[in-house]
Amino acid sequence: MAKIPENSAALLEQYGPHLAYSNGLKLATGADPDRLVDTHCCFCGQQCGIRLKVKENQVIGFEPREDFPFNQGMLCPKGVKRYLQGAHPDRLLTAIERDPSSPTGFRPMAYERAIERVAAEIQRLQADYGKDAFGILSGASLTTEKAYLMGKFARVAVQTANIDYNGRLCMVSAAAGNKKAFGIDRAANPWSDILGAEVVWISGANVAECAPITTNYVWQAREHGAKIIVVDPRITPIARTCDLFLPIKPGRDIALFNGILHLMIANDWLDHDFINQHTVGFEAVAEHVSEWTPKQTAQVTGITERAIHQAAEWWGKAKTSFLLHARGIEHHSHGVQNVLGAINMVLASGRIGREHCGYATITGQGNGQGGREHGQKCDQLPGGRDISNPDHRAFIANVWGVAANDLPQAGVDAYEMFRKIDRGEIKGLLSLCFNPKVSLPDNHFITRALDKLEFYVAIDFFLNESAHHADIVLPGSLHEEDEGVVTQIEGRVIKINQAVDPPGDAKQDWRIIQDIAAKMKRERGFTFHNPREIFDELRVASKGGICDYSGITYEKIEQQNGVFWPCPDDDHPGTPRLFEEGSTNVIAKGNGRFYFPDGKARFNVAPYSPPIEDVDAEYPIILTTGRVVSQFLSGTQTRRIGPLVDQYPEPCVEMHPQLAEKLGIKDGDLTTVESRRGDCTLPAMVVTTIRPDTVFIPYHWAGRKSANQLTIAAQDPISKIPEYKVCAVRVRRSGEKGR
Ligand SMILES: Nc1nc2c(c(=O)[nH]1)N[C@H]1C(S)=C(S)[C@@H](COP(=O)(O)OP(=O)(O)OC[C@H]3O[C@@H](n4cnc5c(=O)[nH]c(N)nc54)[C@H](O)[C@@H]3O)O[C@H]1N2
Ligand SMILES: Nc1nc2c(c(=O)[nH]1)N[C@H]1C(S)=C(S)[C@@H](COP(=O)(O)OP(=O)(O)OC[C@H]3O[C@@H](n4cnc5c(=O)[nH]c(N)nc54)[C@H](O)[C@@H]3O)O[C@H]1N2
Ligand code: SF4
Ligand SMILES: [Mo]
Repeated sequence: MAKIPENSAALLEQYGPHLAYSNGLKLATGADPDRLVDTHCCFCGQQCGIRLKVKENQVIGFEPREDFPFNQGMLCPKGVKRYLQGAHPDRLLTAIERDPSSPTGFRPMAYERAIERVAAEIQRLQADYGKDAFGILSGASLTTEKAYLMGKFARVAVQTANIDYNGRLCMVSAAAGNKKAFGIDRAANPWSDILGAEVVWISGANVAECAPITTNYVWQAREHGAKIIVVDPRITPIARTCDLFLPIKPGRDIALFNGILHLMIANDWLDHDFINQHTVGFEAVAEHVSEWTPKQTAQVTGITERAIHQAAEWWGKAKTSFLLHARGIEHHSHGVQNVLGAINMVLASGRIGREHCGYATITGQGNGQGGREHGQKCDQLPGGRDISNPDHRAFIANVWGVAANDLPQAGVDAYEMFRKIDRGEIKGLLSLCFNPKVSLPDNHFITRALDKLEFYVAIDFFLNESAHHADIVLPGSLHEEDEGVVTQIEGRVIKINQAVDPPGDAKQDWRIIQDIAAKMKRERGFTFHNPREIFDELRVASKGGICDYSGITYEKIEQQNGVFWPCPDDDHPGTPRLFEEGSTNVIAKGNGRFYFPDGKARFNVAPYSPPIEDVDAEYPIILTTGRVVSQFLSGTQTRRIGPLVDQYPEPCVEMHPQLAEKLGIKDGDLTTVESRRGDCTLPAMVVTTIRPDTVFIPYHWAGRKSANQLTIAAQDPISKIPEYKVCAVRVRRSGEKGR
């Protein structure tokens, strides 16, 4: 991470040969752009500001955009190379339909005809099997306008209960934990609060690779004297620069949080005034953690007692602090409990709702935050409303001009939809911005389910691996081909600006959705002319809800360089820091700082339970999965960008030298990793930075290189997040390979 060192011309010069295989760009190299468009990166939830160079309806490069306060011109490798996907030859330029006789398996079809067929198939399947037999999967890389439209489309046009989104694989444990403890689900602080924290605690977040710009905040805090504590089974790049590293055994974080709270109580490192005035439930939690002695904690977590004492002392005695976590503690069958354990530690310290006293989960997808607020979750309506609450249903039904009784009830989560497909209860599927065949656990099951569908339509700009199973694929829009808002990591609503028009027959996703609604003769409520009109309706629909956007306008976003929600009226500047002394909110109504009627935060007893599939004699090694810096999610985009492919061309199995030696494996040897669900053969990467009882595989690749052939479809009972971070495997050498 550094100030951008290169411009597009230099990049092309440097990487020119690779573009031949990875994207046959015909860029006007070194040419002067016609226009510069200020927008944001299309990838992760930090949503760095970026200035795109545009010439003749093509993005040809970028310049640093220094005015956006979050990244101030900095970008990571993905942001630097993102523009290279625009002119890729794989870009879908027409609708296509299945044609087994074609070498590609598909043939082009007229867009109008494709829409007609999609509408007809939805209606046929629903007439034959019932409304809920058609399922919809949506995504959190979409703008908030699109996410809102998808929720409305499912409930009002298709009238199915079964809509869910890929944030189910990502943000839901944090969301559920935050709602339980604070009554609201958003980062409690802007990242500027990290800078003055005395202790920065990072659990299960590979900050430098997955939230690279956040590294800058952590390092600045360190320069101001902060102690950095990192909890991870791997010594990630951020861990290499921390003051205390806790090498936790995967799946044991709640034990650690309980153990730290135990020591805080034993040493009276507590903020009694805060606990008494602003929280409920402390006594029950205190009683629960009494059994979590340092000895017991060390036994379960694999961390030394000494390190546990040190961490507790630094955390306990700090005057200011910031706790960050990500999927490392959330991707578990007890992900919500882990999050609650982290929050208990924060509440007991009283260090929240003040300058440099903060807590947040690090969001994932570009719109990981906004995508989980306005109704594309199976149990949610816009404004963060609850689909089973009669008042909430009545409010939204009124905005949408339908009868509340006609709104479906809650549907099932994304994984459960595949079980329903397998059982024949869901017969048709529409997916937008989701690649379940690569990203869902135990994905041989997902592949079989996709093939059982009577009809599947995917909307994407590339033919992703799931879309290979589709009957029709509709050509959607790239990030730079549309406008709308997203909410980044800090809770700041920002504006994506359109740089170019979709090429060929490709269409902005919201237009495609509206075209389907119109063909189904359900166009009422789906006649928006532009994203601004959708946003204006969303503002009304969010009013009075917890996620209140009603005071946010495109203009205010522009003027303020983003607006933090809640922003409940036109004169409101937005709310960068939640839970401040004297603040009021829509639920507490002047009664306190947190989003419950009594205004108090909740301690929650968070019991430890082991992972669903623990190691045993047959499968003695823990597999954990995650990411590398140069690839993004299921890889559909980044596996098409040559320079990023070069950086990490294929997945490897990270393992410790002790384990490698025991198994007779050398660095680069082909190694077979086998779980109860599948196997996968990849080169070994022997590194001293991982626990000897654990192997790690990044999951961005498909087919026989996919880590999700191995993972288990166990889910958290509350959030329904899959347990991507722990399953049991056995490992053996399967041959030599010069890596
Ligand atoms: N380069 C890149 N950046 C990305 C993404 C990407 O695909 N590529 N995706 C974006 C998205 S959608 C997301 S969700 C975020 C994810 O961001 P992160 O959550 O930071 O990334 P992961 O690699 O999934 O997991 C983080 C860490 O958890 C550790 N871990 C595994 N098991 C455990 C455990 O039981 N306890 C603890 N404490 N740690 C554990 C892993 O070793 C890993 O270092 O990144 C976003 N940014
Ligand atoms: N083993 C393992 N598996 C994991 C994880 C893990 O850590 N380990 N992490 C999980 C997490 S945190 C996540 S977020 C999921 C992600 O899983 P997915 O959401 O399935 O992955 P994506 O690659 O984002 O797939 C989205 C698809 O949407 C397309 N797309 C992107 N933007 C747009 C758009 O604006 N419009 C349209 N029409 N299409 C678009 C892309 O081309 C891509 O094909 O993976 C999960 N899977
Ligand atoms: S940190 Fe995230 S938003 Fe920023 S440039 Fe990298 S991928 Fe894009
Ligand atoms: Mo994610």
